[in-house]
Amino acid sequence: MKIIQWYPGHMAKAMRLMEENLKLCDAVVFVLDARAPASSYNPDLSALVKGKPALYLFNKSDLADGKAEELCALVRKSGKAALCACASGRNTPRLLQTAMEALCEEKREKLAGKGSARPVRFLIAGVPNTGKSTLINALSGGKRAQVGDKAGVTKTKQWVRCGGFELMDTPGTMPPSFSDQSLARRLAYLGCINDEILALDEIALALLSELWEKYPQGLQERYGIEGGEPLEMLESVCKKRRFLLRGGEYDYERGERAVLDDLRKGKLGKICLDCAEDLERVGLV
Ligand SMILES: Nc1nc2c(ncn2[C@@H]2O[C@H](COP(=O)(O)OP(=O)(O)O)[C@@H](O)[C@H]2O)c(=O)[nH]1
Ligand SMILES: [Mg+2]
Repeated sequence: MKIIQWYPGHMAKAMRLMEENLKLCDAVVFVLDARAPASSYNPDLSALVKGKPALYLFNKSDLADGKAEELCALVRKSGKAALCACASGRNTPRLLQTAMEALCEEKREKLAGKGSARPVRFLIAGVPNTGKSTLINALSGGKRAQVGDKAGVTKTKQWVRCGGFELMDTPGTMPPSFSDQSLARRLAYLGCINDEILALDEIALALLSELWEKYPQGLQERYGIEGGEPLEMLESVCKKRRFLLRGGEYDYERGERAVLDDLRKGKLGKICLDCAEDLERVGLV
């Protein structure tokens, strides 16, 4: 299997940018994908932000199942963590506001003690595509940060003022190398890694196999899959969706893209692919 590694120049640059700007920030929000909270956590960032108060936000909870809640509760035992869906729900801004206020109470008091009225500054960090810009838009009540459904939409840092906060939106950053390829693959499934650098055929087959093990129902219902080798499952997808080439052969490539697309849009059901051991492995618990 092709090793997944994605650390283009702009990410190294983004890491430097964060390092330089970190002293301006009072606290950090790590935006994770609730469908793979351990996989979408970049341990390199935690080294960067060291002693600052941190909130672990399990975003896209609308696409995740109860397992994400369990994992969030585990992280909450030793730190601050919350589930949310930044792109939906009228209560989201209030939820975010409350969680973030709780994080910076001490700083607020210190600032007030010094007679300073400056807003508390947050670094919004995470791997690409977890919803950092969407969070900022939800909080600021506007379309201030650019949003996109693929990795790499935010290219430079930007400060956004909202209420008593100042938020620094940052480009998503990956670790320079993954210690665990099974976690890297989950990032690939979820669209956090630029599809163009991936062997999508391998990713789609690995996804089918992992889903069959953990969430077979979605595959059964959407494609009529009844198990078998990953390639046979892909053939079921092609058959069901009538992805055929001239001559009647299966159009595997279209099938692969359809599976990934369906997963990313939540059409295979609510999921959470990581487990408690994965949280331990990346140092989140
Ligand atoms: N279903 C769902 N989609 C979300 C949520 N938050 C963000 N998104 C989508 O995820 C994609 C990436 O969002 P973006 O804010 O650009 O991510 P960033 O790369 O971390 O800044 C966009 O298509 C958003 O609409 C959420 O809570 N639920
Ligand atoms: Mg962004």
